[in-house]
Amino acid sequence: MGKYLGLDSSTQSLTCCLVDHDIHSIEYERTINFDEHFSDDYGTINGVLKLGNGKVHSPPLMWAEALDVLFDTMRSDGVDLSSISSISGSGQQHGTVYLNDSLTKTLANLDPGQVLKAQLSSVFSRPTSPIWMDTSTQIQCTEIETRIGRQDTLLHLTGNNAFERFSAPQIRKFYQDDPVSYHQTSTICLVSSFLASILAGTPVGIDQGDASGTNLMDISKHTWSRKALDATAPDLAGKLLPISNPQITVGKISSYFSVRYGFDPRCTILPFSGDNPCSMIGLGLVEPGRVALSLGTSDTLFACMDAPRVSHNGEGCVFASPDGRNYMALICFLNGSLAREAIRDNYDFGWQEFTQALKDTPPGNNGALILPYFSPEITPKIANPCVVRDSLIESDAKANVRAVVEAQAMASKIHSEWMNVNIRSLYVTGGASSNEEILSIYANVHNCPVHRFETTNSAALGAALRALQADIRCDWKTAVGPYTQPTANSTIEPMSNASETYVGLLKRYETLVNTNSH
Ligand code: XUL
Repeated sequence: MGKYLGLDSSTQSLTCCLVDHDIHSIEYERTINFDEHFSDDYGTINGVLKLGNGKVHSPPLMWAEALDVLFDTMRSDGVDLSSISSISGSGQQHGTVYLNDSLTKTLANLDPGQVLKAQLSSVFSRPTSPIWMDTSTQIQCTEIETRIGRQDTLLHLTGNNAFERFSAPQIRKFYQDDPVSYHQTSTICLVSSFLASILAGTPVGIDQGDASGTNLMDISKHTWSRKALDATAPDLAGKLLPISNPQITVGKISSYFSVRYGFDPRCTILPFSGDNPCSMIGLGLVEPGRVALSLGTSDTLFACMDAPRVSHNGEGCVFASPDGRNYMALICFLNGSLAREAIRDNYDFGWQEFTQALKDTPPGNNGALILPYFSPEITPKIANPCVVRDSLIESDAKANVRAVVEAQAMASKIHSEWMNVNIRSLYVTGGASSNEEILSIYANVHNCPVHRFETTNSAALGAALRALQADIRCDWKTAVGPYTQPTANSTIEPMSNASETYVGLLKRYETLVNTNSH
């Protein structure tokens, strides 16, 4: 028993979550916002540097500096850092950090009398890191897929098609644009393994959950794929450490942190993972069939799968779960809140009128449908915005509101079929999950109960729970159970008549999608 710390280095901030397992509760959470602390020094806006032509980078030194600021803040908030038994973390996925041959020596000799920023500034072979928002690598995606073989070879080998934000196309672009610096790079980390390396005081490998987002890992064997490495860039195998087992600690905390901040020198470090794989643990998805939906700016659906099934049309991603045995499917619908807000504003509604419109219209909307692609869409792939109405007149404001929410719920059912997961219950989180009318549509479309799940820091919580589980070696359900219960009395059950209505409507909706996407 003890206390476990989870860190989450996301695009805009570094967040921590401290779990006290003796009393089964979250003791402390804190977020260090990058813009608030560092934008003058690094020139970032919302944590990133927009460099033109789709390039979006962040300075990795800023992520390291944030560790010092966070631990200073925790100490001044009175948190007893010496009581922490183990630390793990989560990083925004796909982002790559390029390091030179001074890394190992520098990490081993960090001086507790100086800040990390001063000591780490010369370990980089590239001062900025491309991150998941970067869309500059379309050519490299095509090249990698072609070099590796037939169209589906990369998909079957790594679980994913080549995506512009994934690490391999980003590494290939760096090699092509700046071969000298590429060859001066000794180690390539992801955001997750870079931060774990600093904490452990030694380079730490990428875990299998985050390695799945590189287009370089054999998704069945959980090892780097020689074919994928060769298709990406020369000498890449030598720049990547072996993939880490996400459940085995990599060592004790560096003396830099124990001396400077008072951590117990016996505190262990577990490999960090990606933010989505960690969120899956933080949302309690440790058994196949459990599915969570986050209704935010975009809507994201996560599912726990028992095997690495792949999405043939490239609509979803597959990651190994850091629980060491399952897999995670992820689908992102860009037109989430964006579409709900667009239709609300179209009719000059507030959220109250929006909700009233859902109450005033029947399940199935008398057959009226809409394709709600107010912005380009990821799932399905729609390059240009297009809003298509079928049996729906634009002037009928209330029917339009219902049509958008029903379209989103039906899309979440249709586009998750490739996962072959029997959805027995949906755990919903995010801003729009407070709206019962919306949740009732999801319950009816999926014909299963919907539970509300209130957590804001699921990635940091997931990281803390990973550290806990690896330390006390209990089964996963026991580890996550006390921290991932749905909100009391929040369950919404499906209504049988309504669910039947959607059986036919789903077929019509799918036809409409197929006729309007290529
Ligand atoms: C997932 C993805 C994002 C980042 C955000 O594939 O690109 O969710 O992980 O941090």
